[in-house]
Amino acid sequence: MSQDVPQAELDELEAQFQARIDAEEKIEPKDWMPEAYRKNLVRQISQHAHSEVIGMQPEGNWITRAPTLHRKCILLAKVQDEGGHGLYLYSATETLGTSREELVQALHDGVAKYASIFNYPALTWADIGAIGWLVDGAAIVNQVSLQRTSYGPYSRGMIRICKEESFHQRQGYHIMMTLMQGSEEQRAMAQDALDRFWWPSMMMFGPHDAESAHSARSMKWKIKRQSNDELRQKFVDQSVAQAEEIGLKIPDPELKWNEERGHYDFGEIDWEEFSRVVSGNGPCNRQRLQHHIRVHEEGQWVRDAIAAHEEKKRQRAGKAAA
Ligand code: BYC
Repeated sequence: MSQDVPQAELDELEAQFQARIDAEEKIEPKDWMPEAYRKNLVRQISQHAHSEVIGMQPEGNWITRAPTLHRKCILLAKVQDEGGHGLYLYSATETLGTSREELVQALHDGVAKYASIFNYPALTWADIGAIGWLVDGAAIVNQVSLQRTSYGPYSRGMIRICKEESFHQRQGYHIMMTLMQGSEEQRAMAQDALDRFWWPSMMMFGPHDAESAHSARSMKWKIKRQSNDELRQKFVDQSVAQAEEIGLKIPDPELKWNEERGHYDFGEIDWEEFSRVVSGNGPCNRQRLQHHIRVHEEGQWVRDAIAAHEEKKRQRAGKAAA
């Protein structure tokens, strides 16, 4: 559409759009928006949706081996919640004109990204605790901020998702707390899970602000409300006290309270590892994608049955109207 609009008119539309953003108005699906805004949103929301769905795999792996029936019920519910979050988010991209089928195809083609954290394996039961506590913890820090994002459907989806994520975070922390009250072996298992998941969780916030390709524009359009580094700092500050409370040690020798800043200082992320995992060469990238493709293919008959049912309904409605 934008191609047919004269430049002066386009400039005027963009100025009006930015004024609405600056006035904290939400942008809704049928409102005019710059194509770059739409594209950037589809990119971010699609990555977010894929993360929720791929994120079901490391945890789903432990449903059959949860230590008690109670823990199994909780984990089942949590993994289902993550699938639900993916669906809300795919629906949000549909309001922007991009279908779920297109996004899933891009994931299978290796074009679409998802959060790097889900390419690490869940090796022990303590990892389920660490994922809930740290990964959902990091997700909440990010998503609480996204509740105020400028696009209406994304913002409303985030409000609902955050409610569920805070329960997820608490169940993870509760697993870690229980292990820390157990035997020496169980405490060592909890510390080992923290050691392996700490740095990958820190990577969830993305590159430093100065290196972040999309941040400046996303902040101007209020798609993002806080920067990658701001959110990462928030996560560190809240996690240190939680770790100390149950006797865990964060694996960062440079972690230190900075009185002047009123925040913790911390060490540098291994950015080489980050780019390796993001570019498809992490410990489980291939396994995660292949699993998704296989399960998607196995579900083809369900999609075919639904499409056939919808077609029949349309035909019946057509006959009734004739
Ligand atoms: N992993 O310019 P930047 C969950 C990419 S929680 C992979 O800073 P942006 C769950 C980035 O996409 C997780 N890729 O980007 C929890 C970009 O690549 P492209 C989901 C990453 O978008 C528990 C490039 O690096 N949450 O689902 O401004 C259980 C440059 O980065 C990562 C969300 O997705 C990464 N960690 O900021 C189950 C939250 N970091 O597109 C499930 C929504 C960066 O140019 N997303 N990249 O090829 C966001 O808030 C933002 O997209 C980010 C990155 C803060 C992640």
